Amino acid sequence: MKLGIVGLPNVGKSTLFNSLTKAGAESANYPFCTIDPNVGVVTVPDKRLDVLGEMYHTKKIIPAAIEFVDIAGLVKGASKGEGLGNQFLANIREVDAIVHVVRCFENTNIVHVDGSIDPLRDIETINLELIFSDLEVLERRISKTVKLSRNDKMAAKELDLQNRLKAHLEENKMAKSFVTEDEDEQAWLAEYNLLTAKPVIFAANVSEDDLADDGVNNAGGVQAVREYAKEEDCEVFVVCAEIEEEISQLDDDEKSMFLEDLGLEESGLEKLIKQAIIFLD
Ligand SMILES: Nc1nc2c(ncn2[C@@H]2O[C@H](COP(=O)(O)OP(=O)(O)OP(=O)(O)O)[C@@H](O)[C@H]2O)c(=O)[nH]1
Ligand SMILES: [Mg+2]
Repeated sequence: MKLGIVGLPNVGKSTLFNSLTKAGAESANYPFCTIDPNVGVVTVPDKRLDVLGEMYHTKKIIPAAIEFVDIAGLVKGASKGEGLGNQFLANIREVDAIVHVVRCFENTNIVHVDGSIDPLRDIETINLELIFSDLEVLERRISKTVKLSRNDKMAAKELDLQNRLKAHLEENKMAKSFVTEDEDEQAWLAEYNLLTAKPVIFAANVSEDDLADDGVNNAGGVQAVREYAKEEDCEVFVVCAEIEEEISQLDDDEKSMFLEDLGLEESGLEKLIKQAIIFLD
């Protein structure tokens, strides 16, 4: 299984990536710290595999490894070349799902590129850039299909799908919510590998204080993300990337004690793996 991490700059993507993969990617308090994509692989812990096996009572295929791809942050206008642009999105076109990191922690020392903590605004910003990127992909496809469609019935049918899909994206809607009419259309849509057609897991990056109650008291932040995710059929997992990075450096005994002190049963990595496996089933 392969997961791609997206989000605004400086929201904790690489910090989370490091805690998940122990890959030691560079993370720092300035936007666009990450330029070249980071790739890391995590083997799913055996303990976790056993638990999942019991939960399902099946011979379900559970991935033995998860690959994470951490790319540069996106900003408003990325598709038009703002920031580092969306040049790195090609690196996550092949992923099975997107982990969208949303900043829900207050901290005046950590720069927010849009000046304030507003998770829903940030989600919209990122979604729009993903939509624009998909539109570019689709437009390239369309120009090819137009030529073929003149004397090929199937191509004409595909062109019709592409035009409807384009209109859908142009209304700022994700490809995920596009309704296909038959199996041909489904297969074509899958072939385009659109970013906005992929399942999304939101990682609500909270402060340490919001960990124990899973962000329930973080009304404008985590709870707003939860409501949004519910409507969009996405998952949310609450994490404190900074703490997660500390946890990832501990051995098993220290880890249990540390988690207990924080009032937690499992680390963010364990939560994410569980959610990804159930969600992507
Ligand atoms: N207080 C706090 N700071 C955090 C947390 N997560 C990340 N940070 C800090 O935020 C800064 C940015 O973190 P990165 O992980 O580099 O952010 P990024 O999203 O990868 O940023 P780009 O690569 O620039 O897009 C670093 O100084 C981190 O230490 C958190 O949960 N709490
Ligand atoms: Mg980074």
